[in-house]
Amino acid sequence: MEENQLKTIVAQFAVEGTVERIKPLGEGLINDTYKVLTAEASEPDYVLQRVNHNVFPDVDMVMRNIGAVTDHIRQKLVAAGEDDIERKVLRFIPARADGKLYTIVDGQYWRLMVFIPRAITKQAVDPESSRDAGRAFGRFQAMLADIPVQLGETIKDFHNMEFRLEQLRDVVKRDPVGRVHEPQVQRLLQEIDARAHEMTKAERMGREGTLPKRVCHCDTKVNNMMFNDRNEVLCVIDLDTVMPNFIFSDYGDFLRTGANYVAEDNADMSAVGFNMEIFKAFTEGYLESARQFLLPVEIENLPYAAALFPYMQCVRFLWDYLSGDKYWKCQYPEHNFVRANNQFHLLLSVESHYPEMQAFIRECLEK
Ligand code: GN1
Ligand code: MG
Repeated sequence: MEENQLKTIVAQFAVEGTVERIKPLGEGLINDTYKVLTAEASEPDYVLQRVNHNVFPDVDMVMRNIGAVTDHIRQKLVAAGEDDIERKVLRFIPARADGKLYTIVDGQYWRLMVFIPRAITKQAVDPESSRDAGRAFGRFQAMLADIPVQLGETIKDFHNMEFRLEQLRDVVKRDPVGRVHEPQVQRLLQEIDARAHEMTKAERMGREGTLPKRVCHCDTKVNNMMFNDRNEVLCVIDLDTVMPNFIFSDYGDFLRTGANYVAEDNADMSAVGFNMEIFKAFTEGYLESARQFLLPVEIENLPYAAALFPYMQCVRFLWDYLSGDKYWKCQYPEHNFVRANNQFHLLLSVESHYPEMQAFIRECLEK
């Protein structure tokens, strides 16, 4: 999009300072993101984002959730006497016209937040930063445990495994782009089927009332965290999917990205695998800050969560491949299949480490 057009969008928000330049930022697969540079050193820079309205049908709900979450976290940080709070929680800028945290231009939804200076994002983590990431997500869940508003479900059934399998079965039945009969697809479908019962146990426990939902982040990829130059987590970003869910979401989705030896779309399946050093460090950090509120059933099922997310992502990528690549941006025709296959290989590796994971969690609890 033209820089001048972007400038008129930014002007709709209550910004401080003079906007000098706007340039693309990051590599999100869902939203489009730009950095907004202001002329004055005394004024903050900003991040401008176009929210993908197809993925998030109710942007108003997304932004009300985010407003509630960031306000609540800011209050907690103030109450705890923390320093440097502006770098530890996002601040969204209200629109001049109506004070809402977004504006609509030509049917597109835009929002603006303060750019966090001197922060680092990572595509991969070492054990030390994973331990801190574990603590950070445990803290994030703990801080939001007493948020006084009921958060909306910004994507209905987002991490509902039963629903994701139904979606896949539905596209298999319709086969809109004629990919279902590829032998590689058939093989993957069989593997998915063989695990479907085990992988949907969270939904069953939820229905039986033995597994609670808590406010979760629901997109705890490594690159959704900002670190300072000492390798410590400053804050958690990308809050669109913050909603009530089983805690498995945050635990499992971090490991899905953080503990894979390679990126989720690496096509060399022999390089894919689950890094137990990352698992151990992250689990230790997470339990340190979360064990005060986790139920035994949640802790016991952490290894299940580590398997669930590669499985779910495999199902989701395969669903998109069979649907004709409408959800994730693809660089080449097989891209979504490669992603699905990569996640399946990660799952195999996770499965092979089950006993070791269980033993490690027991050890952590005995400490
Ligand atoms: C999407 O937007 P991004 O890249 O952080 C997706 C996640 C997937 C991820 C896979 C709203 O996350 O659930 O795990 O891609 N977010 C949504 O790369 O679908
Ligand atoms: Mg992201």
